[in-house]
Amino acid sequence: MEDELLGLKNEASTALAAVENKSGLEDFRVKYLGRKGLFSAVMRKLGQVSKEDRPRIGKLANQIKKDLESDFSAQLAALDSQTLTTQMTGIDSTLPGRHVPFGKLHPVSQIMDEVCGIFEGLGFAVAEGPDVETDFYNFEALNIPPHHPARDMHDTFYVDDKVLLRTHTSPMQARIMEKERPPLRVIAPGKVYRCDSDITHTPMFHQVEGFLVDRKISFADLKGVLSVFVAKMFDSKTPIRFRPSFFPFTEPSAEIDIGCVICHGKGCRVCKHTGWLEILGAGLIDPEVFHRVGYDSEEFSGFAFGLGIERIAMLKYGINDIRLYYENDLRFLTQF
Ligand code: FA5
Repeated sequence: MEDELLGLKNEASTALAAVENKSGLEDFRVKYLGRKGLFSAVMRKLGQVSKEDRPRIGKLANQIKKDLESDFSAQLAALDSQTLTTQMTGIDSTLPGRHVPFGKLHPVSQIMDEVCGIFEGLGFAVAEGPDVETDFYNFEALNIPPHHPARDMHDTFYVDDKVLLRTHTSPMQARIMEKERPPLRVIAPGKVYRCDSDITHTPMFHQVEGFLVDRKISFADLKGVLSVFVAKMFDSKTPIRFRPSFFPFTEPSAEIDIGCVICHGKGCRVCKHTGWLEILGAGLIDPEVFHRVGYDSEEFSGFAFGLGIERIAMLKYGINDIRLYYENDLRFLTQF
C-alpha cells in the first residue's frame, strides 16, 4: 500500500503541474481529492494493512493528502492572479478616477453667512421673522402711516389690504422690541420682496437688519460698528462715508457709501463716476418707533441699519448685473 500511495502522489503531482485553467483544476480536485476520488479509494484499503504497519502507513497517507491539498491551493492562487493580470491588460491604472460632482452654497448664501458671522462676532444675536408680513409691522409700527409718501419707494406686493410680502427686514425691529426689553443687540437676516427688476434690482432679494438699543447709544456707536463691518467685509483701507438721508423710522438717518471697489475712487460705470457706492441705510431709531413698542425714549436710545446682501455680493465679486445670481447658470454659480 505504501508503494501505491507514493505512486498516487507522483501521478497527482504531475497532473497538478499540467493544469492550465480553473476547470482543469476542478477536474483534478474531483479525480484525486474528491470523496469518490483516487486518494479516498486507496485510503479505504487501510483496513487491510497489518496492525503493526497501520500507524506508519496512516501517517504517510495523511501527510500525502496534506501536501496535495496545499499544492492545490497554491495552484488555485496562481491561476487567480493570472486571470486578474489578463483582465487588467489594456487598463491604464494611472488614469484619474471618475469625478463625482458635489454642490456648494450659492454665492448669495456665502455672503449672507459671512455678513452674519461678522455681526455675531460683535455680539449680535440672530433672529428670523415671517416673509408674509402685516401692513402694521412693515409700515405703521415703523412710523409709516397709510398714505405716507415713503410707501411709494417700496413697490409693495400686497396679499390683501392688510397683508403683504415684507419689503424690508425692518419690521423685525418692532417685532423684537415689543417682546423684549433693552439692552438689545440683534441682527435679522432674510428675504424681502419688491416689485422691481433691472440690473441692480430683483423682485426678491436679501437684507440683514441690525439694531442695538441701550442707554446712551449715539451716532458714534453706529459709526464704530459699521466701520468695523466694512473693514472686515472688504478691506481695512476701504474708505467709508456717511451721507445724510431720510427714513421715517430713524432720525437722523444716513446712507453709508464705501469707496468704489472696482475703480478705487477714480470713477467708473459701476459707481456712476462718483468714486462711491451705497451699501446700506441706517440711523438712530426714531423716538416714535420706541413709543409704539412702549419704550421710554428719554431713557433708551439705539441705532438701526439695513443692508442689501446682493449689493454686497456684487461689490465683493465685481458682478455688474444682479440678475446673474438668479438665472441658475452653473457656469456662473460654480465660480464662487
Ligand atoms: C431699507 O430697506 C431700510 N429698511 C434700511 C434701513 C434699516 C434704514 C434700518 C434705516 C434703519 P432701502 O430701501 O434703501 O432701505 O434698502 C436697503 C438696501 O437694500 C439697499 O441699499 C440695496 O442694497 C438693497 N435693495 C433695495 N432694493 C433692492 C432690490 N430690488 N434688489 C436688490 N437689492 C435691493
